[in-house]
Amino acid sequence: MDEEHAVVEKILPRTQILEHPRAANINQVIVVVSLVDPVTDLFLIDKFLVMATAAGLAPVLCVNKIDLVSEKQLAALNDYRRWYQVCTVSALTSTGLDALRVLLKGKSSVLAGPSGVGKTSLLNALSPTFSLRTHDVSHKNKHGVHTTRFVEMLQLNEDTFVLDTPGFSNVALTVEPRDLTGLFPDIQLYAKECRFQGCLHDQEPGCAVKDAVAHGYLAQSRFIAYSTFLSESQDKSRHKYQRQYKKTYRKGTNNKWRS
Ligand SMILES: Nc1nc2c(ncn2[C@@H]2O[C@H](COP(=O)(O)OP(=O)(O)O)[C@@H](O)[C@H]2O)c(=O)[nH]1
Ligand SMILES: [Mg+2]
Ligand SMILES: [Zn+2]
Repeated sequence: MDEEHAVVEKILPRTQILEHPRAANINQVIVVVSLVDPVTDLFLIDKFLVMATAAGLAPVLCVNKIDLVSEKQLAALNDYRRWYQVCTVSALTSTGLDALRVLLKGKSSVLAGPSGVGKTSLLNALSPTFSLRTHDVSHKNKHGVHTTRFVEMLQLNEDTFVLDTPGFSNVALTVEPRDLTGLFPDIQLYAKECRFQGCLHDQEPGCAVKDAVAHGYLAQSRFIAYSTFLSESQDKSRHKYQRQYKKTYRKGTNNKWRS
């Protein structure tokens, strides 16, 4: 990678992830979603929020295309307001853009979210004068490796940067099972009441998280997202130990276990 090419290879906390010198330290992820055209399902919303949290970045849930939905449809996301910053915008009508600007101010934010939800449109709506766009990496990168993810960066003012990405929904979440609870602020709250410390809210008795779901205090979709990540994470751990075991066995270093 040379100095001209800024590539997000991995989102890491408090680390300069871009080679462009002025885009140091991404400190916020704006999870852009839409409720229609396309519908972003709740699982994907949770996945983006959890991935940002896992990377040590505070996520903001930004619902775009509100010109296409009713108040009632928007209310479906009300639960999220208790645990995350939520902003509702329309890149088309500019509704909510001032509130979004406040959230962006003084930070380096990366726009994440499924394709088609309007991330690039939002970037353009935030900056009506195209000349403010400081770096168009996609253009420079055209001859490069096609699988390389590219980033477009908009500098809104001296200390405010917004980066557009093609989204990273298919990035695998690599978290140990025991660390998952901490990535869901709502689950974490109820987990304090679980009978066992370190409860994974799986098969353990006296699980307060499961109780909260049963009583409707905790959204079922959040628990489903948690459980999905948990089994993925448990599968990964199992494979890791199986690989370690096989390696050890092949090397014959575990002879002491044979009689
Ligand atoms: N009605 C409506 N359409 C929008 C809005 N924002 C973006 N779009 C449309 O959604 C489509 C995808 O937008 P784009 O910015 O390319 O999405 P991206 O893939 O997330 O970057 C385009 O046809 C946009 O014109 C919005 O706020 N309202
Ligand atoms: Mg785009
Ligand atoms: Zn529990």
